[in-house]
Amino acid sequence: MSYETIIVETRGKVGLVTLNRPKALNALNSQVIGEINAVLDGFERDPGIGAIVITGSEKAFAAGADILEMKAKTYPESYLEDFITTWDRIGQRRKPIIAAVAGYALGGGCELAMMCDFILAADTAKFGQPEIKLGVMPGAGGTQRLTRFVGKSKAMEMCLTGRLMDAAEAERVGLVSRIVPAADLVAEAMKVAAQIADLSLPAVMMTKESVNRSYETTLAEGVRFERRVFHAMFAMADQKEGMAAFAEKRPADFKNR
Ligand code: CO8
Repeated sequence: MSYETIIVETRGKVGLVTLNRPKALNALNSQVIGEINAVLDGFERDPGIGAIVITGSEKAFAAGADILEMKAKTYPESYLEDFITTWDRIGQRRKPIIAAVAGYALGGGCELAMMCDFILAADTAKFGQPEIKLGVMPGAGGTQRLTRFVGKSKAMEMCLTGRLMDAAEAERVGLVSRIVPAADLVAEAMKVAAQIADLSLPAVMMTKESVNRSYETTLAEGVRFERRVFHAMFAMADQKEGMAAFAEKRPADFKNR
């Protein structure tokens, strides 16, 4: 399948999605989101894919939702077409997704990065929710996810003023997992993704599900959920293989079952 706004590659067990609307700094219009969803649908179905990386360009991961596409929308149109709701599917994927962010990740771009499982940032990365300057507010989870990542004070300041956060601050407050030099960003993200993709896919997916559960429930319920899933893992051939490989001092050969 061919795409117009993204470039899709598969390297080994890793799927790489590169946002590709350079003239609009990768602004996210409905076509981009549709194409990302279509390719992620394929990766979810493909048993050969174990992890996914989403990245942009050196200048912009994505400078937000496409302002020109949305500026004339009316309330009934937004409501009837359920504007933005298709974005949610990106955050509901079961395989791990890493956002590799260089340059601007603003508005919907920051929200897209936060829908991924973790963010690797180039030293050039800049994060922000500047929607307030357009007379609106974040609409793809920004007021919720940013607050969980960085706490109320910083999230409130960023959403109310549109102030951008550089990579160093983003790492300090836990928005990104690590900073790497911009020139190494995609290679490093692909390396980490390949490491994950070499592990047991069901174990990886269950781990992702469990970590995400911590956002949705109480500590006691979350720990109970974790325990149930952990016990269930002893039904997997990959658990036997992983622990046997450790005992026999050899690399594990996971079969994803
Ligand atoms: N939408 C549409 N086009 C954009 C966007 C955008 N978000 N951002 C940049 N562009 C376009 C510019 O219009 C320009 O096009 P042209 O050359 O045809 O005039 C081109 O990209 C290059 O941009 P600049 O000339 O402005 O480049 P600079 O280096 O001078 O500035 C900035 C870079 C600071 C990133 C600047 O482009 C900017 O401020 N962009 C807008 C950032 C913004 O406000 N983002 C939030 C958008 S609203 C949003 O994301 C709401 C999310 C809610 C969910 C959405 C669901 C669909």
